[in-house]
Amino acid sequence: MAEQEQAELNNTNETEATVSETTKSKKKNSQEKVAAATSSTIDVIDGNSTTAGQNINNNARSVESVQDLLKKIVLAEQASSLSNNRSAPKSDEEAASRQEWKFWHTQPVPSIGKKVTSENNGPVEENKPIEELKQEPYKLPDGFTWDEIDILDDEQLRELYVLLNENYVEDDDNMFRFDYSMQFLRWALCAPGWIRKWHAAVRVTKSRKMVGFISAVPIKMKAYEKIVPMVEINFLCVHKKLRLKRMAPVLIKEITRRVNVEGIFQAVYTAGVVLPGIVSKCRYWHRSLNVKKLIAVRFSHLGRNMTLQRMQKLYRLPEQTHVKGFREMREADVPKAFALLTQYLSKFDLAPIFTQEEFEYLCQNRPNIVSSFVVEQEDGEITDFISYYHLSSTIMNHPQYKTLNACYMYYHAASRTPLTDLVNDCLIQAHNNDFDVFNALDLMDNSDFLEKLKFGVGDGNLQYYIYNWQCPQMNPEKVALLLQ
Ligand code: MYA
Repeated sequence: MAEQEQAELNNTNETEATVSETTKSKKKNSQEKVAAATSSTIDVIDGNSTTAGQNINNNARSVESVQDLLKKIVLAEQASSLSNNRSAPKSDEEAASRQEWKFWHTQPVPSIGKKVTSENNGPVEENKPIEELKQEPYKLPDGFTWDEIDILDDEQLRELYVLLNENYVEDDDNMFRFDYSMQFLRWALCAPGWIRKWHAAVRVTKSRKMVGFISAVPIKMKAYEKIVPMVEINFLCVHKKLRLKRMAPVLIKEITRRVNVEGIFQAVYTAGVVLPGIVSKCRYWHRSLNVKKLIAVRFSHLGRNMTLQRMQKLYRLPEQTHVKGFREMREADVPKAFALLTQYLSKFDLAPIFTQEEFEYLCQNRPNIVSSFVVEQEDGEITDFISYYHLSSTIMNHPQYKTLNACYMYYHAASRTPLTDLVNDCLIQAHNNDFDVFNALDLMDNSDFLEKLKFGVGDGNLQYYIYNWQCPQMNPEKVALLLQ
């Protein structure tokens, strides 16, 4: 950062007082969305080395029960290594219920712990007529101005990239930080129906330095039996030097205003932090692909009785995919894959309702952004669809490795091939394409394959929220929404 800019940021104390609704003495560095997604401690015991494992010969029933036991030991071991070593999920609703929520208590969201019945599934506040809405932007403190970023302009996109690359979500131990590429950001922020004023940035007036951002893109959602036009909110970010000065509430209020004046009154968003109004609490799981690197960068660690060689063997994958007819999705497959996904999504309680255009935009193959595959039967029928997106993290303070190459399970719909087989082929693809780790949430039917395919549970939750909506909380397996 240039010296002068640094001085300007450091000099904001007086003006910050005006943005500050209150000064929070000790707010933890907000735990951030997907802290778990960028950091996990996966500890695996080699079952063969336990004494229990030596007593199981010739007895199928005891093999079964010992395998059960081993599974429990592995899980217990993982859990203990997580709690000893890394922070347990901070998604602690009890602690959250004692928090003051100076900002969130002013917002139309159910308070922490409030039980909502299914008859009350609906808005907290009625929609307001447009003329009753505030027409001018919320005031920023002196020295800061609003800007609508033109994401199609390479230079402005680069500025957003730099803000996020240096200030966006980190894991609890500040070892990894999301590194959304420029082309990924453009893709995510220009989903069908996007509008420029929903890419709201805050700049230092004098230097034009970008120091804050929040975005909305439209999405039609099903929440239980109701279908509601919403936006998804993402990429909320405040420069590290302006943290805990109540800039985030101003960004949130301003994006709400800009969305409301377009006639939309609900929004979906996810966060690693617990906030009022949780709809569902999901958990990230991680499948190691490049064991050596994951251990070197302390993403994973070797468990007791485990050597690097044994762990590499445990996670080894073949080079060739298994499922007959598994191949990259092509443009011609889109209508069939869209139909499969639409059918599949209809069984969930929280799911997007995509048009074919949206599906194609989000799920087609895009180099370095999305990989998608289908299974084509011998008669040419497309029976299964699966995809993942590419999102690296910067590895901070490591002498050798600078980037963690990660990918994330995205939408899928299997009508004939077992989901586990499809995901296994995705793992093979991801490994062949040099990803270090494959991440997946425990939502949709993902629990079917997580343990079978050697995913290890992560150390944080990802909460799902809907703004201005109340509904009963749902289990992860009823959720089918993937935000980037
Ligand atoms: S989640 C990703 C969020 N981004 C990051 O984690 C990046 C790194 N961190 C930062 O940039 C800052 O720490 C942020 C907070 C910006 C997160 N969501 O300004 P403050 C509340 C919502 O003094 P800062 C994503 O992008 C906090 O409880 N609220 O704090 C989805 C407190 O309120 P209260 C959050 O640390 C975002 C207040 O902010 C979050 O400098 C969805 C403190 O503000 C959070 N992740 O800045 C946003 N973290 O007093 C909601 C803290 O009540 C959208 N807070 O305790 C709502 C729908 C809007 C549209 C509606 C349309 C209809």
